[in-house]
Amino acid sequence: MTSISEVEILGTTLLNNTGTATSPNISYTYYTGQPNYTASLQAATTYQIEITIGSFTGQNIAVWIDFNENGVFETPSERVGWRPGEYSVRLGGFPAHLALQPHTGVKRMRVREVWSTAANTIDPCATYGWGETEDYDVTVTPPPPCPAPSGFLAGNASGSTADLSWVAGCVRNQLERGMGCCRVRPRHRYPCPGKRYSLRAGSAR
Ligand SMILES: [Ca+2]
Ligand SMILES: [Ca+2]
Repeated sequence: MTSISEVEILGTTLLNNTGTATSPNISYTYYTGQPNYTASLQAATTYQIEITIGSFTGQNIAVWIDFNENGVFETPSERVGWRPGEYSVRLGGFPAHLALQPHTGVKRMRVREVWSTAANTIDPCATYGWGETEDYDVTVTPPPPCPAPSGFLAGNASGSTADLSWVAGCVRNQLERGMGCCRVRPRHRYPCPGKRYSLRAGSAR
């Protein structure tokens, strides 16, 4: 049958095995009130969401978290992952990366399995003919501490250029990308790690 038989977020307490029987796999269930129905998720961290489905082919899944707590699962900004159907009971999962600085607190998470609908087009609220929806609460906690980059090295210095490198201190260092990283100014304290920069002497403005 088409159903969500198990939801798990690896490394957390959330592990809910409902099996494939018709009951309790009704079309919609809000699972709450037990430790294995919830998870604590740290910001700026990647989690693996594992979902098992019934044996029927053509089942597709998508997962959302209402990060901004407005009662709406925005797509794609709040869709943490999706996966197309396969000819296997074990559908597998996908990594879900939490933003660096999301609002912390308790958020609603929605897991949907829909038959014969492309996974990346599944609507979080629309009514479908076959499938199952399970809701959970997850708690988003602050990101880990962010130590400053270290191991700063300068080499290949010439009259007007030098190569700089350093070791990233945390995920924030790794997320700082783009032109902002390339401007050496006091307010840019998190340059891109692992990249080579050439500083060229110029006239002051
Ligand atoms: Ca279920
Ligand atoms: Ca929302």
